[in-house]
Amino acid sequence: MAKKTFFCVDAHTCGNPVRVVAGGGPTLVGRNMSEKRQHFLREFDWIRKGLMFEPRGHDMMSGSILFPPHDPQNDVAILFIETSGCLPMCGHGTIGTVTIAIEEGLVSPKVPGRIRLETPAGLVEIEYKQTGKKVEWVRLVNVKSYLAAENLSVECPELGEVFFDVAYGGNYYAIVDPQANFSGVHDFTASKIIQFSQVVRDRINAKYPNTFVHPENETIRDVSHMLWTGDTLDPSSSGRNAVFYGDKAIDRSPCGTGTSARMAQLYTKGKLKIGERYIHESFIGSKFIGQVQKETTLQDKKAIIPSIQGWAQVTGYNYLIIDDDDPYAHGFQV
Ligand code: PYC
Repeated sequence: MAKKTFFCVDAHTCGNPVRVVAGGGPTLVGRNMSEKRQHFLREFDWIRKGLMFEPRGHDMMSGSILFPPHDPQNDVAILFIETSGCLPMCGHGTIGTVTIAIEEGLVSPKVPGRIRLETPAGLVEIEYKQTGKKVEWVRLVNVKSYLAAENLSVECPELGEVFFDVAYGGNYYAIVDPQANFSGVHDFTASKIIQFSQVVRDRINAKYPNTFVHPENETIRDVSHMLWTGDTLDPSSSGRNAVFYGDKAIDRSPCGTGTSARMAQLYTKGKLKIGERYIHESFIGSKFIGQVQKETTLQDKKAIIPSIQGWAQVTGYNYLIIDDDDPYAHGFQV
C-alpha cells in the first residue's frame, strides 16, 4: 500500500482553474523541460490523473509543477499538467502559476517583477505587477506562433462541412470562424460546442495525420484544441472564443496559447498589426489583452512573438492524498 500526499495551492486565471503542486512532486530526468515532460508522461502520469480528474479535480482542472531552471540565467522551469495531458505551453496556467509562485513565495526572481520561465515549448519571459502581497497582473511573452494551414474542412454531424484554419500558439488550434453552417459561439451553448469539438478534432487528426508537427520539436504535434469564434459580449473587445480542450472542457479564461494562435492567424491574414492590442473574451466574458510584439520566422514560416496579459486569484490550499487503496486513486471520467 502506498499513500502519497501533495500540497497544492489553487487559483483561477480569469475563471479557469490552476492547481500548483508545491510539495510532493516527482524528481524528473532530462536536459530541458521538453525531455522532463516525456519522463513525467512515461513514469508519473498517475500524479496528473490523480490530481486533475474527479474526485480530486474535474473536467476543466489544470495545473503545474515547478522545477529548478536548466540554464542559470533563468528563474524557474514548469511542467503543465491538465486533464488533457501535459501541454507544451499553457497561458492561463502560466498566469496562475506566476501569481501563486510570487504571492506564496515559491520563486525568488533574480529581477523583481520579471521571471524567465522554461516551458516544454521554450523560454517564456514574464513581467508582473505586485502591490503589497497581491499580484495584480501578469504579462507573458509567448513562444513563436504561426498560421500552419488555411481553409481546411471536415464534416460534422448537424453542422455539415466545417471550414477551419490551424495555428500554433504553444499548442495547435483548429480555429473555426463564423461561416455558412456556423453562426458563431454566441448562438451555441457550451455543451453544444463540446459535442461538436469532440467529433471535429478527431476527424481533423484522422484526415490530416502527421501534418501539424512543430518544426523544431516533433513531440509537439496534432490539433489538441479547438477555438470557435463569435460576437463579443462587450462591444469594446476585439473577439470572443470558446476553446475546447481535453475531452469535455471549455476554457473559462480567454486561453493564452489560443489567443496567441488567433493573433498569428489574424496577423498573417493582414487583419492585425504589430503593436495593436487584441482584447480577447472567453466564453464567460473574462478578458486577456493580447498584442503582437514583433514578426519573426520559425524555420521557413512567417511567425509572430505574441504577448498575453491577464490576472489570477488564489482560491485555497489543499493537501491531496493519492492512496493506492482508493479504487479512484488515479481519477475517473464520466
Ligand atoms: O491558456 O493556453 C491556455 C490554455 C490551454 C488550455 C487551457 N488554457
